[in-house]
Amino acid sequence: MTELIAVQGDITTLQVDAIVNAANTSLLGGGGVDGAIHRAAGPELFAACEKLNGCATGDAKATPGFRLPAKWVFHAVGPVWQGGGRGEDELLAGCYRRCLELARQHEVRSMAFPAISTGVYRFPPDRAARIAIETVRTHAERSGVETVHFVCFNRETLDIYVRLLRNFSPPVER
Ligand code: AR6
Repeated sequence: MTELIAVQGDITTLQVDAIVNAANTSLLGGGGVDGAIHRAAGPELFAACEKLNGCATGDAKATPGFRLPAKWVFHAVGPVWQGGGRGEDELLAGCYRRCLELARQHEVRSMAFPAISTGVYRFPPDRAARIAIETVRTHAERSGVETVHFVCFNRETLDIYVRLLRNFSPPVER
């Protein structure tokens, strides 16, 4: 069974096969975790992103990690929160699902997600964490990923993930 772990910290420092970026549709960088990843990976990352022709909301595209400890970066584009009636939940779930598909394609065994859309894009953190955990629980096994880290930048987000992960009981073994 895939292990799901909540940790507090800076995603750019993680020694995993792949880290996920909370990008925008241009894939040409920005603030928040996107800015931190581009700074840590170096200018080669920007050059690689330029060749991808952007990315739709709810989708994700892969590049190498360049100077990062991680081998891959999966650039996911989360939805901007607009009150919840514009398909935001499904689009956010799409980010996690697509990243797990990329993980399978790139034979990733360990990966790390930030709390996509919960910063500048203002998605409510508790609702976003539920979607993140449910989607990863549903699709992780098939992806071949053994360990998924949910990287929380602050204590409040960590508390949400710890509480939700504790409440999700493992599936019954038959
Ligand atoms: N490591 C882990 N998590 C982080 C880090 C870090 N180094 N830095 C910030 N976070 P945001 P979004 C958390 O705003 O809401 C960018 O400009 C942060 O506390 O980075 O999806 C893009 O280019 C929050 O919980 O992403 C887009 O234009 C979470 O990461 C736009 O922001 C996501 O916050 C995307 O907005």
